[in-house]
Amino acid sequence: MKKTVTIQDISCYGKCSLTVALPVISAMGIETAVIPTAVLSTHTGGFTGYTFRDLTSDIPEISRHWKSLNIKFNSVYTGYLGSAEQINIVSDFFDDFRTDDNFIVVDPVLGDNGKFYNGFNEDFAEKMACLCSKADYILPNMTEASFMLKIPYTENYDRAYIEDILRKLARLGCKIPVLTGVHFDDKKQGAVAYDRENDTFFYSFSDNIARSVHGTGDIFASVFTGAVTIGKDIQKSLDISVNYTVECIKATIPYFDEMWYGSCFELCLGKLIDMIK
Ligand code: PXL
Repeated sequence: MKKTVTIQDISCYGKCSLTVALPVISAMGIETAVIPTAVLSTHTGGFTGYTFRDLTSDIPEISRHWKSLNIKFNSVYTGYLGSAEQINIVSDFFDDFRTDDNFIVVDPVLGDNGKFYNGFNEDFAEKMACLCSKADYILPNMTEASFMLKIPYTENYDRAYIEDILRKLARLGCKIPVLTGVHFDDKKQGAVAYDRENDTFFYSFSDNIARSVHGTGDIFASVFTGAVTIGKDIQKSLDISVNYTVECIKATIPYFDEMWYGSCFELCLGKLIDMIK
């Protein structure tokens, strides 16, 4: 069985980070180990008054224990990280758990729609960009790419601009940057990947639903990590991730009001299992 470890927070209520990654990657038939970086009562995107318990100091201890057990992973995937110190510790974790035949995915969770999520700033974006240099795959949206590259955020772009951004992201040091939430018109939305070693771009688009749904970045990143872990190539992994994310958004449409804080991804897990057959 393939084995992955995902390192991100548990937002106890709100459907993002670990409460998405664990069910989604498990549904893909992959053993999914977790390192919770923090426990929040809810995510930070729209809720107020949430609790936040930092678990940074547990990470090196978990890592040491796993090392003593000689545990190995086919992939390591990080999402939302809560502090600069946590980024340093995760960076050490990469050094300890990288092998000759596994890979690292960093989803540099920083913000969306041109804005930082609560608690993040330019300094943090710079540290996240450093972490990206250790990754095989990074999965920023346009907001996160702009913050890490220190360029203005724009919604007005063409293929040449996207390809230029991807080349710049590859220069951070990762092998394959994937830009998510790309749309050249109102009809289609998707992701574009760049394979630096082969100087090749991969495009994958599906229907654009004109509504931003919280947690879809985590769904995309979880499915992408899972797809590559089970051996799908870049194009196929992009297609599965884009299509499943869109299925989750479509399934949420009847519930948009009550489900303002997340998606109905649970209703689509059966489709995900079909998509990877
Ligand atoms: O979905 C990204 C995410 C993860 N974890 C926490 C968040 C967010 C986005 O707002 O607040 C705690």
